[in-house]
This record gives sequence, C-alpha cells and structure tokens, in this order.
Amino acid sequence: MSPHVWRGILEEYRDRMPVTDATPVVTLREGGTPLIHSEELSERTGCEVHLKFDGANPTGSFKDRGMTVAISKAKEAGAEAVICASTGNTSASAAAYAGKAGMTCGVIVPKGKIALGKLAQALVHGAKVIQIDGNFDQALILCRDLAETYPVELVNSVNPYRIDGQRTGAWEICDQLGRAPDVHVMPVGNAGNITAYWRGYREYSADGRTDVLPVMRGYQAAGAAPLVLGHPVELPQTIATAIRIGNPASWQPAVDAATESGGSIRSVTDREIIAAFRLIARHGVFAEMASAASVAGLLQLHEAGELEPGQIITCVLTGHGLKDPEWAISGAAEPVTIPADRESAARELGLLA
Ligand code: AN7
Repeated sequence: MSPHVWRGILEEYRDRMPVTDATPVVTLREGGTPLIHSEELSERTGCEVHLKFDGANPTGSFKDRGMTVAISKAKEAGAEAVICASTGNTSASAAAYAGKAGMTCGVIVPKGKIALGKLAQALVHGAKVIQIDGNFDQALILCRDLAETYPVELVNSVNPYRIDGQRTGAWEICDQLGRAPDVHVMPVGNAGNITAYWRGYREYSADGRTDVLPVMRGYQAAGAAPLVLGHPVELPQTIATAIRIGNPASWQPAVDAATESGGSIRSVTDREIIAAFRLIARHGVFAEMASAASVAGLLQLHEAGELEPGQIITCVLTGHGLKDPEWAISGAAEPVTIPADRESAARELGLLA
C-alpha cells in the first residue's frame, strides 16, 4: 500500500496557490479536516446537514489554513518578524507558524477578552503577547500602523495570502461532497473567512469542479453585528469573544458574498449561540462559542421557514471548544465525588436495580 498522508493545504492544492519552487513551505499539515454528517440537525431541519469541523486543525482553528500561506510568503520575502491583532485564534496560529518558521511573532490582544487556551497557545509558541485596554478593532489599527512603520509583516486577514489559504475550506467541502452545498452557513467576525469561502466556491465553479454555488449565510453575534446594522459598533459585546469585532476589515467583500450568492448576513443572540453550542456538544462535537453561531444561524433559518427540504447544508465550525474550557464547565453541573468503591459508583451511575 502506498502511504497516504495529508500534506497540508499548500501541497494538496499547490496548483491553486500563490507558491513557486522558491517558496519555503511552512506547514503544520493543516486542513484535511472532517466533514461530519449531523443526524440531529438533519432531522430537525429536514435537510442534509454537515459540520465542517475546522477545530481539528493543528492549532484548533481555521486560521491555520491562511497562516501557512501568510507565513510561508513572509519567509520567502525575507521577513524576520510578523505581527497580528487578535481575538485569540489568529494569535495562536500566527505564534505556532512563526515558531515553526523560526520567526519572531508579536501579538496584540484586547485585555481580558481572550479565551485562556488561546492565550496559552500564543505564550507556549513563544510569541511576544501584548494586551491593550481596548478592543480588537483598536488592536488592528495599532498593528497596521506598526507594519507600515517598521520591518514587520502583518498577518491579519487584511494580508491577501491569508484569504488565499482560507479558500481551501470551500474546496475541501466540494471535494468531500462531490459538489458545493446548497446553503453554506458560517460565523462572521472580521469577515475574512466568508470572503475566502465565497471566492473558493466561485473559483471551483468557474473551473467546473461544482455545478452549484451555495447561498452564503453569515452570522454575527447580536451585540457585535456591524454588518447587520450597516455601521461600525464602537463597543461590541458577546460571549463569543472570537467574533467580538465592531468594524470588520473585509466589510465590502463580505456584503458582496451575501448579495451575489442570494444570501444574507444576519445576527444570532448569545442565548441562541449557547443553545446551539449545547446541542452539538451533546452529540459529540465540541466547538467554540463563536463557531456555534453558524449552527444557531441554521436553526434560525429553519424556524423562519427559509430552508427547503432535502437541501445540502454545510455549517463551518471554525474553532475547537477546548480553547475555552472554563466557559464550558461553568455551564455544566459540578461532578459528584464518591468513595472509590464499586457500590458507590454503581449507585451514582444508576446501575443498582
Ligand atoms: C472561532 O482570531 O478575528 O470573520 O483575531 O476565531 O474571518 O474574522 C477570529 C475570528 C469565527 C470569525 N470563528 O472569522 C482572531 C479573529 C472563530 C474565530 C471567526 C473567528 P472572520
């Protein structure tokens, strides 16, 4: 048998990527994530629902798809340092790939608004972590300023290589389904990912790799929904800290993705997000709060009667739930403590007749 090893998105999709033989490929073998058929969501909606679990990436989020390209190209250009603003996942990914590349990484994050696991990742990978008394939007302005002034490469999704890499999520879904879905649902924060997915689907369609194009349905958190309101939100608020963003960098392309595909960008409340989080977690899939916004959006579409029976639907789960275990535990019942004997355990488990 010949070995079959997933080589990471730059190798798997090399002919569609902005790389040459001269590009040093910096990879942690990202991508190739599972597309999980969801029986419970399919039953509920009458559709065929699949969860694209991008929490299964090396650093636990979809950011790795873009970061392998951004860091490889930065290294090719001779950069020695990279910088990013982040709600957590970008910094975790940038730190890991910069570490792999032997580059210096600086990250600027909103103080107290980063899930503990994400902060831990940036720290263990050796990034210089700086907190600001401000939000993500302010951190991004600061990083753009630094990248214009000093010899440091910006690796937020305003870096086009990030978007190039994140298109592979759409391609993988098409390769896994044999076509594009009818409806594609995803969370929206800084709006780079919805931009990337729509580009990815359109390119596959143009190349004859899929006959259908999906309706794009993006979901912001209600307290951080500038694209829904039509104006920036100065003080964004949501438990889904990953998408706590008030002025998305990819504003227009995200709106275009929704419009051109006949879709929408709408909002889900924190309450809807938590309910969706619990539902998929009960069925074996541990995604982070921001990711659950896609499932919350799906349920909202179903309630509104906007889905057609039998439609093929994908929901992207952008990040892993393990990044924020504190939050998950706080909503669960405290485990009981018992003496270490069979009868006590059996009684507690309800095994005694
Ligand atoms: C789990 O890490 O912006 O709409 O700085 O971590 O492409 O921004 C994270 C965003 C969705 C939104 N789900 O994606 C950051 C950051 C998760 C995320 C989004 C993010 P975009």
